Amino acid sequence: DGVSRHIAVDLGASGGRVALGTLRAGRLEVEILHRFPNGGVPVHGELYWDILGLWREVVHGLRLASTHGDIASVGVNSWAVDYGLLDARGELLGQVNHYRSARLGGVMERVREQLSDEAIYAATGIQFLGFNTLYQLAAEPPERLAQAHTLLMVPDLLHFWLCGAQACERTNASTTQFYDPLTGAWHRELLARAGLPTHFLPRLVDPGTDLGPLSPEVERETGLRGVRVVTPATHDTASAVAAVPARGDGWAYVSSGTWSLVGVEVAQPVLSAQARALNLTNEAGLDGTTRLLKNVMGLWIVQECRRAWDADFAGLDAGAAALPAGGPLIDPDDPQFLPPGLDMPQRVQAFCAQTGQSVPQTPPEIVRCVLDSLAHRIAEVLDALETVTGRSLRTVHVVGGGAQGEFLNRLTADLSGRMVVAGPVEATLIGNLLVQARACGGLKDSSIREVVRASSESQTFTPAGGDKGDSRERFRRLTVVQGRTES
Ligand code: LRH
Repeated sequence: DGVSRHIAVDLGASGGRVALGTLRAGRLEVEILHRFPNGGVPVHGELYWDILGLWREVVHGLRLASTHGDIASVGVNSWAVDYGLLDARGELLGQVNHYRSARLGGVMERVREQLSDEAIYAATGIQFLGFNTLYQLAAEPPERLAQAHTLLMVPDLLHFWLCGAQACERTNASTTQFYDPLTGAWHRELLARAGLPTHFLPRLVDPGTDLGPLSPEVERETGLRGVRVVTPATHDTASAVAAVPARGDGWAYVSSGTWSLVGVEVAQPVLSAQARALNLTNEAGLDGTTRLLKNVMGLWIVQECRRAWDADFAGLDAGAAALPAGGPLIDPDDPQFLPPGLDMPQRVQAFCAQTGQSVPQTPPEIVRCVLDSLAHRIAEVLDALETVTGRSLRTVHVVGGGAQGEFLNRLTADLSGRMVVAGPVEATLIGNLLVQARACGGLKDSSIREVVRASSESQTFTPAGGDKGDSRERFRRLTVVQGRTES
């Protein structure tokens, strides 16, 4: 009947979803069947993911999908860098650690000293972030690594539990910082130079790979029959970027959620000294593209503040928007904002106090300060991307849950002096679903982005006139004073 149905599982740091996608006549309809919360579980000084709880929610979502007619495939995407280790029987060895864990303190510095920034960046093109898988492995007890038979990234682990196949999908593998973007293989030599074993690295597969049918056990638990497990671009950011409704190349994107991933799509990795100095990342995108981007702290700081205030604060954004411009700013990428903690509002206040600014007091004032700062940082990164690529980036596509934040969109347009096109909010699910649909032969005459344009709506924010140079300069000086080493 020309209709194909697929299930996407999108695991984000603050919540997960199971969605049904129906592709009909070149348009995709997305129905979210199940939503569930996610977050770090602090235990005895360590931070973990509740991977079994996530699995239970995924299975529940699949069961809900089983009443929706014939479904061709299912695929999982998640946040990057985290992994599970399996023994030879395929059993999980220990817990899945959370990338915001304090155990990683100082590890990156040690490995960088040992291998040199030049060597690591030339080999991988990946931004130096203390939680990259490379440093997580370096923080593992050697005996745990010796015992490990297979390393699977989080979405790969769920694919294994769904169908029994062990493989790492490329887009997410590229975030480990031991993947070679030039050859498309694991960079075993880099790991060896860091004194780390490589025997547990499984085969790499592309987005759109059929890993096999659901296991009989999962079929029994969910009621699904005849469904294939097909890898999407398993890195959530890769799925989101695949679903940016853009044409041509004069555009940048912000994949907006817990993180703001600010970048462009390029044909080849950019491994230059300039890219390294700007600490830009080159992550593997769909169809051999490269996502040249930078991690900006994103809505995380506001999420943690909301958790601390323990209230819904429906009107918080409106309250923040009603405040006058020109208030205090923080450097959102200061590492002190990375770890979770109910003291996040106090961290924001302390930053303002230590830099001689007025100290925001009320929740709306604090949110305003964070959003202003985020928009400044996004504008700064967009300028850097323009310099590195030599492209004129006139349009910024904001996709993902954060695209619903109208005030941040307006600030981003005003401060960057660029047109902001917001939407789709469900870019990650859409990108995940359309890669599966294409792999199953359901996308014959149109490209993924054509289907996205035909299926979704967006909202445009035109930059207000007026010179923002003073405030941009104030932000720049602030980040220099705070002594961040990267731009
Ligand atoms: C966003 C994201 C981002 C990574 C981070 C760990 O969800 O995948 O691209 O850097 O999580």
